[in-house]
Amino acid sequence: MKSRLCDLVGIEYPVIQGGMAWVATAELAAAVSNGGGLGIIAAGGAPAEVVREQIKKCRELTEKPFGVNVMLMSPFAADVMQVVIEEKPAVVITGAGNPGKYIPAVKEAGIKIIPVIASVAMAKKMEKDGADAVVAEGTEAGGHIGEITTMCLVPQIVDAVSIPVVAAGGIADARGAVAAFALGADGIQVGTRFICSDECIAHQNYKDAVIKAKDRDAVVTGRSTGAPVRALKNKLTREYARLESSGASKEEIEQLGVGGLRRAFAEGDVQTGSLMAGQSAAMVKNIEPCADIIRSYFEGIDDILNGIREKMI
Ligand code: TUI
Repeated sequence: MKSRLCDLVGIEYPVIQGGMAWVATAELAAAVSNGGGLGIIAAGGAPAEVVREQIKKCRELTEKPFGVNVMLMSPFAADVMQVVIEEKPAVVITGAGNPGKYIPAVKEAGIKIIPVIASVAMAKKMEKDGADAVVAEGTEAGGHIGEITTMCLVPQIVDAVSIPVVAAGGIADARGAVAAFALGADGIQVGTRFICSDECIAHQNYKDAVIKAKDRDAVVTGRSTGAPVRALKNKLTREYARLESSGASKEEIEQLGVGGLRRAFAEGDVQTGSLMAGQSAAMVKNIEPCADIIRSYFEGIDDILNGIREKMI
């Protein structure tokens, strides 16, 4: 199972791990890269020097290529980008904004740049600005999201650009991977399922919450403030919904979310923490090693294709 994405970034399976703040540490990134995918360290809202330490740690844990996800809404984004350019991981993934101004310097450093985008216009702009590939992230994904579903976003982006397209959002197993490739994707990005890996350092309570989640449990808050976020339903999301419908100020609503990720991922507070996760949480059933998760996306593809042929009478 190889695609042009594998050649672009030097991996065995066309799977990129999602850049989840507080979850995507050096340990997870190295495990995914050692398993043949592209492991990603998420900078999230961390200061640049913390990210540098994570890159160094990841290098101790794997000799395979890995990447860093730079969250562009972070106040430290410019400093993080500078550290990344100095440390030269194989790939930079960006999220939550337009990385255009950073692309020339990243490429100059010999690093591949793959922006996460949620619209056709942004995909075209990224290709024009020199991006090596794009991640087309549908609204099924966890965390900060766009509005279009993976099913509708991926084929439109595949038709609009000629660089490789990585599908993201809602891809929980081999069936999802086959669907993504059928839509024209060159690879998949997987976030939520890697939370439930042996190597992920997130709190056990958070992993248990993902495993317990059912179809309607990954809800969106923050639409009224212009930064919609998908997370598992709990006391925090209910309080968010209450504030949003009561006409509270943007500041008051945003204040509620401060520290929420740390409470969920580090302290295991599943009630007032922000349990960011995608709709695929409902399909995650157990905790496994990253290498097994990666293989599970690609084993059984022939059976799925044969199943399709058998259905067509
Ligand atoms: O970035 C993500 N997912 C995230 S970031 C994050 S941290 C956060 N926490 C609370 C509120 C907001 C952020 C948690 N999860 N995914 C990639 C992604 N990027 N999804 C959508 C976008 C995106 C949105 C707008 C990419 C580009 C873009 O362009 C805007 C522009 O400038 O035109």
